[in-house]
Amino acid sequence: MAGEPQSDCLFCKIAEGEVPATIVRETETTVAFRDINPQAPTHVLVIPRVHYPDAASLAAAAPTVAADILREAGEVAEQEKIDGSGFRIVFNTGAGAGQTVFHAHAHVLGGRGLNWPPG
Ligand code: DGP
Repeated sequence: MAGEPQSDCLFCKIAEGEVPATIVRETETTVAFRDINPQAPTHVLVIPRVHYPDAASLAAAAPTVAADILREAGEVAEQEKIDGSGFRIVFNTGAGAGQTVFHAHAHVLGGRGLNWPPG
């Protein structure tokens, strides 16, 4: 059921410590860890501990947790010292937009110049 841990979900397993990851921050509702395939000097994923397949469904069902993700993205940027130079928060939503892991997550990217449009 949505909101509950899924046995076949990689990010649920990272949140529960069953799959290792380089964790940079944790709260009661979120976990932030380094992306395995970084696209910038800082590339951190912020996930909710609860399972929803994407950011839109998370925000609809658990808006306070969605807000926690955004707040934590800002905290990661400050901790990684990329807040001054600018950073990007990305929620790929749907396979057509490049989403490959169907557990809601924010990418926090920074530490280099970031172009727009992103492609
Ligand atoms: P997306 O394409 O938006 O669904 O992003 C998924 C990201 O997850 C992608 O940038 C790579 C990252 N990723 C996939 N598998 C792992 C893993 O096992 N560990 C970590 N740390 N990141 C992973």
